[in-house]
Amino acid sequence: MSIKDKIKKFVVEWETEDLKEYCQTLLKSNEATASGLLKIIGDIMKFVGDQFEEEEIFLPELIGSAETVKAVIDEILDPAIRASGEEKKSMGKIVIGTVESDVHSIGKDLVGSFLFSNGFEVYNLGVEVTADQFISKAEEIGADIIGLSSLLTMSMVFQKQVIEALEKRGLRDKYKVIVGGSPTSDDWAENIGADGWADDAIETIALVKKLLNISE
Ligand code: B12
Repeated sequence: MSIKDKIKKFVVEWETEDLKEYCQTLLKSNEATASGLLKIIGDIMKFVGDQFEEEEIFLPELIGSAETVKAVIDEILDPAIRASGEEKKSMGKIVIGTVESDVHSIGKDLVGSFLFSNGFEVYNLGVEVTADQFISKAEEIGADIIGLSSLLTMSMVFQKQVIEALEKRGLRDKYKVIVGGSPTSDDWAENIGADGWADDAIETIALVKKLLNISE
């Protein structure tokens, strides 16, 4: 069984302890890197999300998988990135969250972990984050980028609201604003005056590096 198939089995069966142990073994034996494992987990969560949508699995199964993945990222992969020196010196500060009225967290958390594993300081504000909360945090920590996630067509308007609130406070030029989430697009980003859009966590790294003029 391939590494991906084995991880997928643990994720869909919510075998959190087994998955933690397996990831740890892979890391110790250098068979995989923490960022490599994050990429595999991202693909698996996309698969699980699609299965839910196609009614092949039900809500408790979806949530169980998401919780397994979150525990493994929080307890094994993020700490491994810190400890192994994969984490480079901070390349920039990013405040990320899911916008007001929207509770979808899985994709945004993956984007946050990818950014973290690529050397960025990530401040993950969670879900249903208001414009005020995004801006207060960005001001407090001196962020370079504000990342807005939206999975609902109905919540996309709140991405726009954050940009308008920045403009109102004369802070728009202080931060690069990026948007993402399945109903969003490049056109939408342009339409609301965001600085960029990315389709997934990997593209987000390239986007953020481009916006911060980081060449690598
Ligand atoms: C999981 C899920 C839920 C879970 C969320 C659990 C959690 N903790 O996140 C629960 C069950 C709670 C849920 C609830 C609802 N959901 Co829902 N949900 C999904 C589902 C199945 C998967 C989403 C997911 O996690 N995908 C996996 C991740 C890895 O992918 P992702 O989120 O797209 O993220 C990637 C990119 O988009 C991007 N990205 C994401 N964020 C960001 C941010 C930035 C800055 C950048 C650059 C990139 C980026 O990178 C990510 C990683 O690669 C989708 C359908 C689907 N197949 O996508 C529906 C879906 C998003 N849900 C939907 C709906 C309608 C709802 C509900 C309204 C249902 C209801 N009637 O109650 C509620 C909304 C509650 C609320 N107020 O928010 C609709 C939205 C339709 C729309 N366009 O408006 C979808 C598309 C299902 C459908 N086809 O109808 N949902």
